[in-house]
Amino acid sequence: MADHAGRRCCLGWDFSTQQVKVVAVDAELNVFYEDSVHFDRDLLEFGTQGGVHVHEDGLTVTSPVLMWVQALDIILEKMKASGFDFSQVLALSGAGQQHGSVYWKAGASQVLTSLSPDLLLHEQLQVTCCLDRGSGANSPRHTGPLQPSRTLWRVPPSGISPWDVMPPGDAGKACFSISDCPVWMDSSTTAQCRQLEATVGGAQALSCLTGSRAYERFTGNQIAKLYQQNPEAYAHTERISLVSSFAASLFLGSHSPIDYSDGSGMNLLRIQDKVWSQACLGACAPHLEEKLGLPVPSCSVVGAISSYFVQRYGFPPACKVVAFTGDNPASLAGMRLEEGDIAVSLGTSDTLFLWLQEPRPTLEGHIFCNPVDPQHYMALLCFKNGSLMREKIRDEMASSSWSEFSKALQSTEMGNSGNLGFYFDVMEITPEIIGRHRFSAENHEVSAFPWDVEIRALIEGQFMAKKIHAEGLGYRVMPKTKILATGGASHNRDILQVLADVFGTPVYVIDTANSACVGSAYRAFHGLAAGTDVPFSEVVKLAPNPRLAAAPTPGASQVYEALLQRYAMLEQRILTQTRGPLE
Ligand code: XUL
Repeated sequence: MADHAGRRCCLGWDFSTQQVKVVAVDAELNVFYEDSVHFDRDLLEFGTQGGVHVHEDGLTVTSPVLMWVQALDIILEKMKASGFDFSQVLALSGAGQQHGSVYWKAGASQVLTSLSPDLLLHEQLQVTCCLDRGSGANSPRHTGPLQPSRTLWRVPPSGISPWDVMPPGDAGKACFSISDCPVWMDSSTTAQCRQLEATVGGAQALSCLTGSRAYERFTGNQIAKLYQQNPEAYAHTERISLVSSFAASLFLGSHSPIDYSDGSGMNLLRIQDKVWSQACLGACAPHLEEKLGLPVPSCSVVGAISSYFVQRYGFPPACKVVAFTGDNPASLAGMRLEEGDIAVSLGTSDTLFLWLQEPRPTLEGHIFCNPVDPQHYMALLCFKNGSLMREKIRDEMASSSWSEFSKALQSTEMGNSGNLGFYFDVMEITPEIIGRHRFSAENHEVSAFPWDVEIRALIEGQFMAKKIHAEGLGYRVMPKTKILATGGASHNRDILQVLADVFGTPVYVIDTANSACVGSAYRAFHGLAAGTDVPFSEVVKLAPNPRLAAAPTPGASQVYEALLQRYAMLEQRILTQTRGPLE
């Protein structure tokens, strides 16, 4: 018997792009069990790369729904084999990659409520799809011993809908109207995006309504594409889930509602009053409201675990299922962000999560409903030129050495004597600028800087851009604000010092390898306290504290106040020069 027997706990799940993960967290908030199933490695028969199939058009990206179900089967069987004591699980919650959608076929809810504990889930939810095996370059391979007998994969040629209707004889058995679910990497819905924006009065109007202008991966646009290209499959769909609510439905044994936070990634939910926008629904597809069900607050208990899990694995019948949410919202919970806090992930690209009280949706970034406090919001901003740019400048200016790079930051002054730089070797997302642009203290464009000035200009520029664009979404630094830094560059203290100085707030570091999973377990504990008004921060107060890495240098705010204004002005100047004035 494993040493985790008899430990009361909550489970946190993460259905991410490449794997399904689980953690068990005990009442003292220690993670004492974790496991994962990696799609490419452990479910070879689905032939995914990075957990997805990229179709021949290069734009359509899908994942097989049955792969997700089978991954859950495998992980639960592994837990059982390890002696995991399911009888101690008080509640569970989970996260899903955002924006992806699952289409349950008419009759699926009946299958969900009458699952036999003698069979695996995927055996009972088995889908059928194309009858002939594909042979194109993108066609997934068939390898490995686990060949689901009824699932033969074929990636359709471009121009043909990727979604295939069921062979007639199987219509009653299949649980999904389409077997390959569009995921967040899909960018094939530009036409639907333009239609949606036009219907509601433009991109800014849509952003004010739903928190984001139209994005190809956002679910409303994906649903519109399915309806337009495969009306038959759409008509046969009784329920549309996000990946998060789909996973919750498996545990619940019935259709789980979509939560407000993940629901904000659809271009369909009115983020202020948290109801579906009739205008957006109407622009996407008919009868959509009934197929989506009513959205619920992210901390809702959506029900008790289904009898399937009680009988097959020994979960207690009272085990609560707390609404699943998107992976980014779940990470915000895992990092225990609080009002006014910022999480900065310094990876290949840099990502910012902001806790916002009064959002100002714009044409960049996304505003989602907050996953742990229904009155508040979170924002997500992505900057493409992150570590790749830092590494390039390190190679060019500091002999490929991080310690030389650090020396430049140590030997130059805050504010870089007024020198400012923009370094975007690939087209940036926030803002849409490409190229390297350097300016002297007198705002004259110059072609080069000395090596150490270049390095400081890069790092100061990257962090000033983050502050300016965060403020553009309504973010304001508060007296108790802290920055949580994660990712590769968060190991460099000198980089973090610049971050602390530019924002004027202390910077902490935190290990976020499992933040979506752990955040889901924390949210499950929060769900246990539902109805008691206990805030999330109280529930997670025992969790390990982040470590202070840098405090702002005295005088930093005066230096950067002026510099930030110049940076914003110069950014506008470059934008105007490169794309002309905005009408
Ligand atoms: C967020 C997004 C991705 C996915 C990854 O908008 O598309 O971060 O959530 O899983």
